Amino acid sequence: MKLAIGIVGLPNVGKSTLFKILTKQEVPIANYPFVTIHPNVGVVAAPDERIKKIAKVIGSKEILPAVLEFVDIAGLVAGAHEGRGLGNQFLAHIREVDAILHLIRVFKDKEIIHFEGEINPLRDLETVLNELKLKDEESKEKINLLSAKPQLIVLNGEEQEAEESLLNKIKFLNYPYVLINLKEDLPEENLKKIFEAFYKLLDLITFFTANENEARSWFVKKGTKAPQAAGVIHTDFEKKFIKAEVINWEKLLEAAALAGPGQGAWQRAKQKGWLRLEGKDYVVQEGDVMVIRHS
Ligand SMILES: Nc1nc2c(ncn2[C@@H]2O[C@H](COP(=O)(O)OP(=O)(O)OP(=O)(O)O)[C@@H](O)[C@H]2O)c(=O)[nH]1
Ligand SMILES: [Mg+2]
Repeated sequence: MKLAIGIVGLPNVGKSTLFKILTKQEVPIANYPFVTIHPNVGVVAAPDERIKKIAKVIGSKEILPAVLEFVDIAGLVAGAHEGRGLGNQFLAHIREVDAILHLIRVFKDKEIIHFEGEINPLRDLETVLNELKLKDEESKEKINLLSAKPQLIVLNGEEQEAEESLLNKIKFLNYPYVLINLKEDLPEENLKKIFEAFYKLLDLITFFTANENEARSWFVKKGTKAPQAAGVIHTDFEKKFIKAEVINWEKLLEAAALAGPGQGAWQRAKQKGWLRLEGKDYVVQEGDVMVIRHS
């Protein structure tokens, strides 16, 4: 299941800086507007301690976490819907993503150029939201609306720079938000906050698969049944699905702790009766570890 997050905001607010920190890709970053023209695309592994623990008890050689794709999009300015700045091209790129990370500059550093000549995060928030709305009003078919895309507001700056009026407006509009400071780095804790916000916005849960070769995590929408979840691993698995052996990840760790010499976590879990056999109607749960049996 490929999910893409578009990093959206005014020019020169730190979008590419965030993209670089997230994806570890070297991309052009400079103190002037419209440095990014063509979108940068990269994937970011879900920060999830559980997969490491699962890999350890199963003895998996490799760890392959689920990823979200991030797209660093060109800066948006007032009038973009009429083609101002990189206007329409920019808006087309937002059309393709599943959710928006809306980055707002709250940092005051006078050395960094503000496109509007003056720092005003509340106005910037409204500018971006307004452009998305105006573009939607213009489009004939009212599907895949830009303004209806799930949106996380990320404030770039120090805590005291995020003013009450801005926070109140964000809360009033009912957007989740996270405060980060790209002048420093992105602590793991903030990366987790960003991912968790998108899990909620996109209604995602994580399940795991693990064998001696690899431990993997996968995203599915909440409410996904076992065959469709199997289809995320391999398209063939959905059609050929017979049943799934399922255990909650913590229970698997508990089984590993109880395992006798030479006994694996799976064997112990089976012996304990903790491994459930689930059929086609089973709704996958957050933190499930699954073995798919297929024809
Ligand atoms: N002081 C300060 N400077 C920052 C911060 N984040 C980014 N910058 C600087 O702001 C400038 C613009 O950063 P970019 O990441 O290129 O901004 P952008 O939003 O991608 O810009 P465009 O691609 O032109 O739209 C660079 O000089 C960064 O080093 C921050 O938190 N504090
Ligand atoms: Mg950029």
